[in-house]
Amino acid sequence: MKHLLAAIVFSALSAFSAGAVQAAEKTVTLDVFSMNCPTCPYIIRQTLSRVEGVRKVVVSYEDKTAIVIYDDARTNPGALSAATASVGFPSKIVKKEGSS
Ligand SMILES: [Cu+2]
Repeated sequence: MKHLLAAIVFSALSAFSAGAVQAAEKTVTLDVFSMNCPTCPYIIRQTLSRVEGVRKVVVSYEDKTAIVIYDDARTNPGALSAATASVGFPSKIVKKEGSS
């Protein structure tokens, strides 16, 4: 239920920020292995959402992952991983899409 609510809130935020269309949109999955309670995803999502260039963040507590859609010209997976680490959640880059 919390996840459903989060998804709804997030959809609203996404719609709000969907105005500026730019080219280099990429997706990365971070393994946020240190999540240990249901509040963690909220903190992680807030943190990643505030990183310049981030378009969308979907955090799964069950999977301990954060899927981030970002503007390749403004940020990068290393910076995203560093952002989660800065609030106490070290993360590993497990998957990149749309990049070579
Ligand atoms: Cu927690």
